[in-house]
Amino acid sequence: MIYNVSFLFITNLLFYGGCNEQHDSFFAFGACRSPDSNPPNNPGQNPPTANVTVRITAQGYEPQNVSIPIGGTVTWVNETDTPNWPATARHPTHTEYPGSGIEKCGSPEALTIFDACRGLAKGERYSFMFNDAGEWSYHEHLGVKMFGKITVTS
Ligand SMILES: [Cu+2]
Repeated sequence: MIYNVSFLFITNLLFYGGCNEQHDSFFAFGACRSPDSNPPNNPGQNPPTANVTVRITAQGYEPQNVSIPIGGTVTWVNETDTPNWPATARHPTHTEYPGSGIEKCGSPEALTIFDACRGLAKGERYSFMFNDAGEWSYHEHLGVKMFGKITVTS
């Protein structure tokens, strides 16, 4: 236990000790880093991710246009009494988003395509992670009267 505490203390000195001194410090290795610009718990090495919820309402998809970084996930939640089947353009083949195609519904690949592959009942959710940058239009497959767009930025 004492060893662990000492180790943490020394580690903190190595990383932060020099930054609090007025002059060069024995403990300062390289440039001092501001905790705000590079917090220890968020090194900034990975691309940002975003999780966005799109409400399915009687008025349509809300919000209708969504922008997320690559790797972001969009979750649709049906708040209406009508089954709703979000799917990538174009109707009826659903092939615009890379790798997608309505013929893959019901196969093991169904989880990898931008296609709910079923009408979501009230309260049901469908999530999809976007790993391809671009502007991806989608529609409601059963009625083809609701439309939306997911913009994925690299
Ligand atoms: Cu369709």
